[in-house]
Amino acid sequence: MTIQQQIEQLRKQINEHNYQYYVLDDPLITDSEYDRLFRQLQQLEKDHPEYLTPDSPTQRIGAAPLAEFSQVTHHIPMLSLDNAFDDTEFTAFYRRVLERLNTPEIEYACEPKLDGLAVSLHYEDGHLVRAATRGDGYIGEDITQNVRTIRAIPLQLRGNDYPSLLEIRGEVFMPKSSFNALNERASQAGEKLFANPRNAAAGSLRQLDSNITAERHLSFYCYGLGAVAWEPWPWQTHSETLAQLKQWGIRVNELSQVAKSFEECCQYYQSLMQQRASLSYDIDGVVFKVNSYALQQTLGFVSRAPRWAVAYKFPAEEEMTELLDVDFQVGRTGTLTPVARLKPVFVGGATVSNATLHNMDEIARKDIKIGDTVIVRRAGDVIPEVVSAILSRRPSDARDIVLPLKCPVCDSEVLRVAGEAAARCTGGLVCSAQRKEGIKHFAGRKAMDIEGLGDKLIEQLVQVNLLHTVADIYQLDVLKLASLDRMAMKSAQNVMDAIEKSKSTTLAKFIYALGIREVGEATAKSLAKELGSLEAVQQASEEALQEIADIGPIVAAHIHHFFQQPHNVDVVQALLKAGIHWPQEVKGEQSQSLQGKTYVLTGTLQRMTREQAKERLEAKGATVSGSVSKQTTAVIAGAAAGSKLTKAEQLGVAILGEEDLLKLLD
Ligand code: 5U1
Repeated sequence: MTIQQQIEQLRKQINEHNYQYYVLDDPLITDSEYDRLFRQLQQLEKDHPEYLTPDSPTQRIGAAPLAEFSQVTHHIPMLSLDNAFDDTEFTAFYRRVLERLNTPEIEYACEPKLDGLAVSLHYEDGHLVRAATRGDGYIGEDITQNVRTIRAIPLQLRGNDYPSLLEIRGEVFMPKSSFNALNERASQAGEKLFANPRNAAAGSLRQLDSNITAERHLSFYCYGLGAVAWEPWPWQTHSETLAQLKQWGIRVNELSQVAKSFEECCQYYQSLMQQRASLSYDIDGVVFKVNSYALQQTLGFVSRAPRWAVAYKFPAEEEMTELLDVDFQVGRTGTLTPVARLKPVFVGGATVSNATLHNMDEIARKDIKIGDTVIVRRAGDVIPEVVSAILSRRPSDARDIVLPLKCPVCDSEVLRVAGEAAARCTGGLVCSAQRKEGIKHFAGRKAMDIEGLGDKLIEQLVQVNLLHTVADIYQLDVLKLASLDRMAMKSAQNVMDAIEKSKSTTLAKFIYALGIREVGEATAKSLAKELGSLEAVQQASEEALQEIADIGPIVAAHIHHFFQQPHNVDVVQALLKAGIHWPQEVKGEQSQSLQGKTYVLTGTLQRMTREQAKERLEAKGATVSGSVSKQTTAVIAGAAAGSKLTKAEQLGVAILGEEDLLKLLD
């Protein structure tokens, strides 16, 4: 084979793998194999520059920075979309369309509404020749150099049966993982953070230096067409067009679907709202488009938006409100968390009047003061947080947020350890807040699992001095419980039964329940498995603890310190005396209970890294694979799980959450 043929073959292979990865979401090779092919091509092109072409997959970056963006006219204007903000508005849209068309039902193409930036891509004879922003819909900016760096956008179309001019329209966006990595880098460099992936995507697309855009890892989904050279266009519906564009290598959102009734549209909306938090990119609603082009034409446009489409928005996850005051909440380990007291605001589908400010470093970094107008975010099940302050609205009497010198609950000294973001109350068990939180943790589902001993009851019991330490739980009796407000004999007996039941546990759950700093469920399990007994854990030196997987010097120091404290030793003794017991752990033993099963891990797990989960599944005999197929036993999906989760749904593969994973590993 000649050098030129080798180069051409490599380009073809790389383009094919891009297609498998981005469009079909079904990579055939590992990242390292892909990189190897890529480097091979780079080397050949370096040695033989005479064969370099602008279409080569290696030629996505490297253009000289621009002085300014030039203007591009959209010959077919880039329209905007009408919004429906609630059920009533969407129903009104749906009815209007049926009435205008005088039909009982029609078909809709449904797609996620990405929170990104609309772009137009011009392909001439299959080559990407120009990319432009939407601008005002009529004139945009030429961002070709930047768009060429986006790997999800092909530089060349697949096949050869495409129109000589094909204008693709779609959304450029920043995946959540790229956004987090970008802000992590900015934070480490002491630079200003981006407020959300949309702003970050906008900032990245409008870089005059495309090398910067390339580092930002943007992505793309197509949602329609602009100008095309074929007249008439051979496909009758939007969904057929998307299927064809996919064949040409254009990335179409895998969640796109056709709905045949109002109910199906509503189901699609609800289903996407549920998946929203676990997607790997931000969406802010669903776009419904009349599927038939003929019907779209009948409906036409009103001002700059089509009558045949609507963006049915999800409840906003960010809203503005006023920061009225800041309180400090004391946690189980004494950490003082600043909590914003807000003018109540409806956000993410609920009214929010409190939101976390995380810690004093975050407050300083975000420059937030009492009296500020702030942006509050409530996304999915995540605790509402104050994202930023709107400095232009800062009142002249805005006040600094000051860390108290004394614990607001027990008046003990508050300390900030150098190098740690958190400030802590030094009161330990003297502090009723720490005691309450420690007892709540102990009784919690993942710890001793005492059903009925909930937060409110624990607060009451600490208040009336019936609980000082967790060991006191086992000194309660029905009469003491029944003496409390709103506690009937029957409920008191139920709680007593649950307390009795909790005495039979596992060593791992017991260690976790003790609430040692930085010892989560996974670490507690490793301790139990590796050391085999409570005595061994209590007596282990810091060095011995560090021998255990995932335990570093800090965690080892916390564990060692915990068991050096006489009051902790007393509590542990009292608990054992009360009759808490567990089956003997067999040190280091691992059953092969998952032999023959294949799992795929996706998204972010809270209690362990994916690597740790992989190791532990494999230790039980399971195979952990990188891609989903019909042979997959189950997909284990953490937060922000994306295409693998979707694929599992499409193939009908079982989907497990992190709780299920812990059960499998237990
Ligand atoms: N998914 C999707 N987003 N989006 C945005 N489809 C879609 N269509 C649009 C826009 C502005 O406009 C066409 C309906 C004209």
